[in-house]
Amino acid sequence: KVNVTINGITVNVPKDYTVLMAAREAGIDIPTLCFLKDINEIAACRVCVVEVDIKGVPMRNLPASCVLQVQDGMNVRTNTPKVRNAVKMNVELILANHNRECLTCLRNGTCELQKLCDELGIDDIEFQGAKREAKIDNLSYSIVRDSSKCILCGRCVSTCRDVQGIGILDFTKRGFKTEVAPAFDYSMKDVPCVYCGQCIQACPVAALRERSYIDDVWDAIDDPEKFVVVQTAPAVRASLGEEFGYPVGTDVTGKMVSALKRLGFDKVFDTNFSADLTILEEGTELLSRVTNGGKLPMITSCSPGWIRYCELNYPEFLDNLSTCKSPQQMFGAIVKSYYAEKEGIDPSKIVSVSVMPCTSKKTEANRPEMEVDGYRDVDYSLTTRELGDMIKRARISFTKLPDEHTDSILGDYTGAGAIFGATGGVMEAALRTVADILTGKDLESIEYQAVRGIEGVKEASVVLPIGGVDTEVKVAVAHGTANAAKVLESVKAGEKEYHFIEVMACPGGCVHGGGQSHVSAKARLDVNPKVSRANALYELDRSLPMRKSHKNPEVMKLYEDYLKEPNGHLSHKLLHTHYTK
Ligand code: HC0
Ligand code: SF4
Repeated sequence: KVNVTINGITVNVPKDYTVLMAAREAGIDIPTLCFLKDINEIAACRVCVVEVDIKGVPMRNLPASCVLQVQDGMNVRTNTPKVRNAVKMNVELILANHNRECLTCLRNGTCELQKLCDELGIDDIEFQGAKREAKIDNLSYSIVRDSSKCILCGRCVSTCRDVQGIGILDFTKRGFKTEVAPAFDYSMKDVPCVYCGQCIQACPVAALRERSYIDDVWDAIDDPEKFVVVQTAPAVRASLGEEFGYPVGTDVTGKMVSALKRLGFDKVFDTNFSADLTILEEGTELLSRVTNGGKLPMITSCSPGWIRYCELNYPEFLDNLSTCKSPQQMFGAIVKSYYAEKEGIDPSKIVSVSVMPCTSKKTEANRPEMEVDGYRDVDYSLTTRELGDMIKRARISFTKLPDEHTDSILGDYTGAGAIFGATGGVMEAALRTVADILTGKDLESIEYQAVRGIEGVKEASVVLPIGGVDTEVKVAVAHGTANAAKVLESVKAGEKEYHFIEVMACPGGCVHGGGQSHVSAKARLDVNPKVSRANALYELDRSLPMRKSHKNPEVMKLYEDYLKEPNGHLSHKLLHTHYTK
């Protein structure tokens, strides 16, 4: 440990601390902009500069505190005229080349640059002049890139390259014309982007955002001819509240349902329902692969970012992917078949809307094969943030809403469906059902702790009787595409053998998807949204009367009245799909 003095306050901190972290211990909040802990620590914006002397010898220039390691006897000052002037000038230089239409900006209120300007008291911009040429790329179904808003902080670049291991975005061109963009200025539509939206989560401004389908959804709601149904993904309820001031990871299921009803959706259902349905289809598929010598390891297919990553980078594993559509798509297919038939509604009048923590789901919904008999499974997919915006625009006082319950006959869910949104959740849900089926018992021990948590790759094994023989069933869970690549490489190299692998494209799983509420870099120093939101889902699971997918009465009724059996003829038509190289 070393002693460092910050604005006269001495703190004793570990020697691998940066000055920025040490200052926090002293209760001093040094401003930052490009800094994203553990992801982007590159001192590009120079907003965190400080004045330093070490044992009385002043350091030359003003070092950036986000990369400056502490030394014994360091004396740091963060609030001198020299520091204030430098920081102000650095921010003004960023602003000079920034599209400052803040009032009409999507990030008005959640923009980290706007907040910084407020905190620093920037009231004038000295440097006026030419701006970088602005380009808006809105050709993909998922991601919009607006170069006029980009401040070249590099947070998206590091996230895509280092966290996700993909590297779509990078600095291009030079000097004044410098931009962050895909190579050769390609559109996001035409590059191997998986649309995970982790770059959006990293962006402090509105240079990267989701493609919005809010207006299409309002149009459908306002059209008296249309019957508009909505499903909400497991992870949405653990983040939506953040749009209205609730702490990160507050479960707001009941208020979310109320809000959706007040927005005018004709029926409010739940993707948790089709998560349970997925377990019956996928669990049955796994058992049949294991007992009939099918392709193993089987790999989950519910994360569309992961599917696209696999198609683009590991086509040799396409036969390993479960043929199950994702719960989002299964839900849509069931709404326009079983539900339409039961309720006597013409499926051509149904508009199927999903609310997802995800930006890749928009592209998934638009995949050509995701329809049955000419009816699209999902017509519009919104993010958690878009739902928050709709609720605000409708002037609904979210915090004052009562808790309401989803509609039947596609609204019931179990704890197994609820935990899908956290990394390891699909695996745990599957194990709960598969173990019951194989043992023929209603097992009481159902919490598979080994597959929980935010370690990048998790492994577990469970002994289960298969064909009368006790067999060690080996499973792995990976989240984030870089971790998925690690697992696939180890399988390819013959180093690892598994029966079943869960992969989610986003680090932390859906709870940290690209469509979830923004958590600023500063807030992330105190809370980990992956952990808090996952805890909210595990808590929900524990509170529910049914915690195994095969105990979901509405799912069981769907089989009884319509599908007949998992992996049967109708299931194959509605609920399964194929993949493309
Ligand atoms: Fe997920 Fe899903 S769990 S991918 O993360 O499987 O987006 O929440 O909706 O479809 O259920 C996202 C979340 C879903 C799907 C489910 C799966
Ligand atoms: Fe990279 Fe994901 Fe952003 Fe695409 S959406 S650029 S893959 S971080």
